[in-house]
Amino acid sequence: MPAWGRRCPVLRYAPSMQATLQALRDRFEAAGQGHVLAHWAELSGAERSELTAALESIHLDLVAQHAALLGQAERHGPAPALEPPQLHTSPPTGATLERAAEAMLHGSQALREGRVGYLLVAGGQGSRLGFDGPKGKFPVGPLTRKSLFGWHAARIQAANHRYGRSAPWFVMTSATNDAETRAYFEEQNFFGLDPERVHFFQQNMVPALDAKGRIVMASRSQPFMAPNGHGGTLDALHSSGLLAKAAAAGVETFSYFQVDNPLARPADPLFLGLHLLEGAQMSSKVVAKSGPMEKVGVLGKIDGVLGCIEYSDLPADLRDATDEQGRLAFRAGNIAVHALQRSFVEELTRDGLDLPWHLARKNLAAIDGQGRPTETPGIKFETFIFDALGKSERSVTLEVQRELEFSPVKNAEGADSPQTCEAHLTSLFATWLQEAGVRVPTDDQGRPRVEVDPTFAEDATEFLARMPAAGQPLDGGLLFQ
Ligand code: UD2
Repeated sequence: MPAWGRRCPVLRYAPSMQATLQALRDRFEAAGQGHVLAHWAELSGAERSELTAALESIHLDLVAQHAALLGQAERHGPAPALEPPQLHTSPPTGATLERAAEAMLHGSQALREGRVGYLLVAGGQGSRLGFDGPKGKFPVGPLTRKSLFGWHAARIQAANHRYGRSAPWFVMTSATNDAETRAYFEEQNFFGLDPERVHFFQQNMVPALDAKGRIVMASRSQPFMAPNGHGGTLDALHSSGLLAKAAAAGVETFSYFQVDNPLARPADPLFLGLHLLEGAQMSSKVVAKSGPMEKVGVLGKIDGVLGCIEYSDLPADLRDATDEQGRLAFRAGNIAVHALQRSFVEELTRDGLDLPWHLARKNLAAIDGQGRPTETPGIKFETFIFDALGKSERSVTLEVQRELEFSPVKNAEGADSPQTCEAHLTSLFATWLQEAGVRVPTDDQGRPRVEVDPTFAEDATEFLARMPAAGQPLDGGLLFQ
């Protein structure tokens, strides 16, 4: 009797399971990854099913490709030539006003005609935030504690109302948060949106490897699987069938944004219009770096190809270089807001997505050869959406104002934390109230206590147009919704 049959006698009478196991064993052994089945004999029936399913989802060719990168990762080539991108700015001024007005018309028309679909990436967990669950459930409403998902949904609802369309919303999750995300949307009645227009899809997971290129085992029955990075959005759109669905629904442009930034404006007619007028395949919004030392990737040309230059790859002389107006030359801080043509995504994914893999070295919770829990140095593999910029023939890079469009919630404390986000939101809303001549309530430390729901107004102009509307008192502050 084979060793694996002893603790799970039913398998002796299940030749198909035996055949599956043998096929898996052959495949993984041939790839030098036979250790993944080392503990099979000790597993319960449920664990065997779990391991079988996990192993069947692994593409060993991709694992071999990743293992081959491990040796190359240490090599250093000549430093690439770096150049800043050409920037459009918002708000437009002087010579750009006319072009901007034309773009606004184009963008609004695309939104009105239902040619834009919203694409949210929400595959990450709130672990850096110390939040247990999908990051999108994190509360950011200064008075209402409305969640990030609720906030984005309110913007989409406002845009649907403004443009007379129920535009499709594609929400990317990952295996770690998919069920909880869907349950949350159900529980919240899809925040008043049409559930038929909200489409969830899961990004793929790839196994983490050890330094020798062997798959790390998280437990005796689970390989260590990690999300394949936000570049995986494109792949997953294709493989889920949603790319075809988007085409059938008349979507020509995806408006891409990240779950962690409540100030992201997915229905921005200026940005979408500039992208369309330019005939661009993929475009980006950026904000000026707050200073040379801010640790953010900047968009720029790398050996003539548009992409994102990691903070650590920007030499000090370029990092500090200024243009003729005294602004940082390499200031185009990436805020991960993009417009992508559907046809471009189709082209990129037709024969399998070909974006470079980035390696993240981390200590991973794993098991040792004896199956005991341990920490092991491992490597995770991710592709990044901004690497697709290099494949677009034309691209617009629009510099927007940070205080209006970027305040992500990433860390539990310090920069990009719930505290900084709340302070940014309330001080932005306070300026709108002041412009409208409304007194701003403050707390005992003088901080504004105000919240303006995106369904009420998305900017100062819209806020003014809604006056004189009275805010509702809430928790010592004023809520406009
Ligand atoms: C990202 C960018 C950085 C800047 C910043 C803006 C990278 C490597 N860096 O930094 O240049 O634009 O964002 O906020 O991208 N996500 C998935 N699946 C994944 C990985 C990420 O859905 O496999 C989502 C995640 O839920 C989050 C977003 O992508 O909403 C950003 O991911 P991150 O927090 O890993 O990236 P970050 O903040 O280090």
